Amino acid sequence: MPTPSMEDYIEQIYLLIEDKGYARVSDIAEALAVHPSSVTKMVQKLDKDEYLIYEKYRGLVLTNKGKKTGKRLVYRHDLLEQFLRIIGVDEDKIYNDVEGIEHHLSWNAIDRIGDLVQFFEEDKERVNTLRNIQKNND
Ligand SMILES: [Mn+2]
Repeated sequence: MPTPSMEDYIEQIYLLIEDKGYARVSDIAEALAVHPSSVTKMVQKLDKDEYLIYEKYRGLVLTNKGKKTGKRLVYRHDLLEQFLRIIGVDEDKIYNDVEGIEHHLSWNAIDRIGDLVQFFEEDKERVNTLRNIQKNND
């Protein structure tokens, strides 16, 4: 199991490769607001754990394990954003809140949140009912 910090790196590397086709140490450092030397260290650990293959002058590629994990982490992040949006959390708080909670929920909880998101998506009247409750609680 990857640690929360490893998860952040795998998630960002996956997003960068999806977006640009490659992930450079400097891009990863910028995306995570960390020093490039920390990136190099983590990338070496992720290589050792077989999430990616890192060659100093050729860059890095995700292994199948890395791709599978990255895809799941990006799905989890997006689902949690969707969830917070549906329950009415202010748009400017959503990203940081997701960054704060995403590593600390079990996959069981993620799946149940997925059900709840589906429950609201299937019938927008349900969202309106929730908004009415929220209006009364304000
Ligand atoms: Mn995230």
